[in-house]
Parts: sequence; structure tokens; C-alpha cells
Amino acid sequence: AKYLEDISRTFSEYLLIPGLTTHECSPSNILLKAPLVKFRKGEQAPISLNVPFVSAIMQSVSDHNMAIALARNGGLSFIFGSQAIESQAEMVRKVKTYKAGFVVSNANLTPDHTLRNVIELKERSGHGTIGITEDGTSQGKLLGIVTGRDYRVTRDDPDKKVKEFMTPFSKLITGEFGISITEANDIIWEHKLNCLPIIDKEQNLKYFVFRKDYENHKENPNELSDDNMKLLVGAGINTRDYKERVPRLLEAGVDIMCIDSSDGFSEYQKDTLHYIKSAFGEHVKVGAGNVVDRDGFIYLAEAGADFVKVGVGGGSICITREQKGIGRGQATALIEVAAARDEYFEKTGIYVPICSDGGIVQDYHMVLALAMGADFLMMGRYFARFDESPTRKLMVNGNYMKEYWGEGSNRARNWQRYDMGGSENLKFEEGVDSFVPYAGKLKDNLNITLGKIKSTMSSCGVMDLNDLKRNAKITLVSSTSIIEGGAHDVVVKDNRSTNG
Ligand code: MZP
Repeated sequence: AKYLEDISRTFSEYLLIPGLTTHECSPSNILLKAPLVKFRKGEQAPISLNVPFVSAIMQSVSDHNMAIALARNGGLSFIFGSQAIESQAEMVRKVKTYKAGFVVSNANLTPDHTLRNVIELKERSGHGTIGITEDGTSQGKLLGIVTGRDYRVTRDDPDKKVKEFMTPFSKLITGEFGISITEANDIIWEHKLNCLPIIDKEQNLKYFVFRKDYENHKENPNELSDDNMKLLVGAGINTRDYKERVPRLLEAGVDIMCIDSSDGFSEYQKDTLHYIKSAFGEHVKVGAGNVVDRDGFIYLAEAGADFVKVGVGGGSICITREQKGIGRGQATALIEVAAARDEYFEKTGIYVPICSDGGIVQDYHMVLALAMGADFLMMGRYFARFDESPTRKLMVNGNYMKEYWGEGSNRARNWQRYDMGGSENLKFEEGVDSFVPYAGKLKDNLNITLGKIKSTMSSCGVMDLNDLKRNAKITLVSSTSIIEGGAHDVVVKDNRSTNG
């Protein structure tokens, strides 16, 4: 056997060291935009996230309700693949036909105005999001929007033209725009932008169209397409029925797929990637995984994966390490795979994002994972606690709980990704069936988490996720200093709440 020199370590063994917090580095100026799929040097990722979170490919986490809620808040869900093809495709369809509203709060600027004009208008009107129209009037054709975040990143160059940093209308989809577009201000919409509210009774939704689009709609009812406002959605696939599953998911409008396996370093994944790319085209996006070392990453990157997922055995419901003796501490795995990604980028000019999957317990673990090189994070337990997850909310010993079970548990095993074939009585479980404390609405919890992440990043003196990866200082902690990190040597009056 070959012995690795490092010790398998996990997030709780590390801390971040504060960096210089400049005046500009306040939490409200911090951006969390992250690439979701591979891109070439000097280019932008064709799909990115405003919030670097995706929800786990699990029956107990990611159905269409979770996918709608998370996409509306800037992240993305991968709808679970451990179900019949048609029912998974139907969930994708529900997300893609959901009508998301978006907000523009003023429209007095054209693309030729400067950043200085934007700031003046913002100060006068107090609006965070500003519409840019062709002729600068609120009746004009809307070309794009500028949010507070957009102009903050360009603040060093007040003479920069709006067109250089506005988000074009064609990109006004929730996955791109996240939180800011869901805070619709109905009054402004209706009066200043001359929009009409449309009530969709079937979906119990209110959304807005421009008056001229509406007039057109009355004449040609089939032409009104709300298309560039569709939510982003992902779906899990496996290495067995992909020839049947993938075309149905694509027909339903899926934006990205991910081959879902607890051990992704396999020829099965390479075959699946090759088949999909050659049958449906390079533009069809597919992530692969999971891996825990350089070899696994390079193998999947070379096989054509659009992103690679990292983590074996660290999930909260996972007993793979106990059952099979395979796995690696999540922090150690991530650090090695992030170095492999950078090496691959250096060599090929192709940046293949990596996703840290499983094992996040505290919110600060998220910042550590991002600092250690993860481009985005996949979480199961975190999302399972919310109203939007598909499982039952039950009262257990006086507390509300949500059910949460692993894909390798008996409960999920009819469809499980852990099923490598073989006879029924030789199968063993790799996951447990459990409860997690109920935590309420996704949006409320996510806002608190994002607030904490931005506050940590502000302490580290970094403005965005690239800055965090490059400049974070991380230290290993001894077991004694872990005790020092909690309340100690005092008698705590209340039970402090934790992430559960
Ligand atoms: P966590 O966020 O609950 O800690 O971990 C979620 C991750 O655990 C999933 O994204 C998946 O990679 C992994 N998982 C899901 N089911 C099992 C299992 O049954 C599992 N063993 O390990």
C-alpha cells in the first residue's frame, strides 16, 4: 500500500485569521457570485450562482419546491434522480414553468450614462436597483438593470459607462440575479415603469409585464413569453439509465445535470460524460463526482466534467466510512482537489469549478470551505430543515423536526445511487434515516447565514470569493484551543441555539 503523508482533517480543525478590514470591505459590499461550470481563461462561466450554494441530490432535500425557493434566492437545486424518469422530468418542468417576478425601481438612465450618474440617481431616489432604458424614459424599452452590487464593484471608475456593467435584460433570470430581483416593489412597477400586474390563478402568482408586451399579448396570446425569466434548475443522473433519462430532462428544460455517486472515480462516469457530450453537444452541462484527491479530479476533468464534486463519507447521514472504510476528511480532500484544479487551469487554461459536498455543520464551515478553494457548496442537512424540503414536519419529544434520510439508506435504496447491482441480501446500508431540527423558511435562514458569511469575509478583509481563496489565512487548531473557542469556564444561563 501507499501511505499518504497527511492526516485526514475536517473543517472544525481550522480557523480563519482576521485580515485588514478596509473601509470599503463592509458586509454590504461583499459579493458571493460563483462559477457553476467550466470556462476558459479570460472568459466568464456560462452559468454562475449569486449565492454559492446548491442543495443535495437527495429525496429528502431537493424537489421542485426546494428548487424554486433556492433559485429565487440565488442558489440552485439538483432535483433528486432516485425516482422514475418521468416524475423527475415533471419536477424540472414545474421549476421551469414557474413565473418569477423581478424588480426594477427606476428607469431614468441610458447605457451611455456614467457610474457617477447612477450614484446620483440612487442617492436622490433611494432605490437600490435601477432600470436602464433605451431612451432614458420610464416608457422606453428596458435594456437592463444595475443593482447596488454592480456599481459597487466599479466604484473606482466613476466615468465608466453604464453599458459596461449593467446586467442585460436577457440575463434577468433568478439564478443570475438572486435576492435583489425577488424583492419586487409593486407600486413602482405599476406606476413608474408602466407595467401591468398579471395574476396567474393556477399558480397563485402575481408577476409583471410591460404594457406594450401586454397589449401584444392580447392580440397574440401565445406570444407572451416571461422565457428569459425562467429559474435555473439542476438534476441528478446516474451511470445506468442516462440514455433514457438525459433526453427527458433536457426536454423538460433542465439547465445542468450532475452524475450522482458516492464514488465518482470510475470508468462508468467517463462513459456517461462521453455519451452525453457526443449525443447532445458540448453545451449540455454535466458535473461529476465525488472524488477526494488529485487523481480523481484530473480523471473527471479530462473526461469532460463541467464541475467536480468533492467528498466521500463526510455527509451528516453518511456511514460509508464505517461500512466500507473509504473516505477522507473533507478539509484535506478539498485542499488537495483545489490545488489540482489550479494545476489543471495553469496547464490547460480551463477552469473546472469544484463543489464541496457534505459535512458542513456550522456556518463558518462554509467560509472555510470557500477559503480552502471550493467554488460552491452542496448541502443536505442544512436545507432539509426548512419548510421547502419535501419531507414531513413532525413533533418529536416536544420539538418540531423534519425527516432527513440518506440516499444510501434502506428508505431510499430502491433507487439509490449506491446500488451497484448484486443480489438483494448482499446489500448493505451506507446511510441513515434521521430527524433534523425544523428551522422555518429557507429565505429567513439563508439571509442569516449569508450575513454571517459576509461578516466573516469582512473580518478577513476580502471582497469576493476569489479574494477569499487567494488571501484568506487559515490556521490549524489544537484540541485544547477548540475548547477555548466555545463559552468556557462560565455557567451559561440559556441554551444557546446552534445550527442544529
Ligand atoms: P450533509 O450536508 O447532510 O452533511 O451531506 C449531504 C451529502 O451527503 C449529499 O450531498 C451526498 O453527497 C451525501 N449523502 C447522501 N446520502 C448519503 C448516504 O446515504 C450520503 N450515505 O452520504
